Amino acid sequence: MEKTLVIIKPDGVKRRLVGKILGRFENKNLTIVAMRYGMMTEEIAKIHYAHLSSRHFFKELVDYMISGPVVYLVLEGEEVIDIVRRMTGATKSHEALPGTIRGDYGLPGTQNVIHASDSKDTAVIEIARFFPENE
Ligand code: IDP
Ligand code: MG
Repeated sequence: MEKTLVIIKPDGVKRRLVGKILGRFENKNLTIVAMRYGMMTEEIAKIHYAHLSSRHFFKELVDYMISGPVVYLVLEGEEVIDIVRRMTGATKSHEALPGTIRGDYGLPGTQNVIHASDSKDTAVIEIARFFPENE
């Protein structure tokens, strides 16, 4: 069965949105197969967002991701990668549709509440990055 990696980012944890976000995934009948709470290290944040290292907002993004604890989730289900990206909404929260997580909770700018893997290949890499013990 397909799996995807979700991160509830520091703003989502600080704003007490963890329960609401987990509830959305459970309402959609997705299965939580792994979950972990912790701080992302700067080293891992830089690796996770390496594809954006040349962008002007890279330092702001890394500082934000390590600014507080996050929740890492692996969700499982048929077409889960696509479903979760649709539930997440557009990268820029002001463009994300109402009903999506970013559309309903995201603030303008970097603080868009959650990360979700964007393809099968990325999901495999990201699950191994944050849940190496399950490999
Ligand atoms: P995604 O999270 O929707 O996959 P990416 O392009 O992979 O979007 O960007 C990763 C993260 O970088 C975003 O979720 C957001 O937090 C941040 N980000 C992306 N574009 C911008 C921007 O133009 N300004 C500030 N932060 C951004
Ligand atoms: Mg991305």
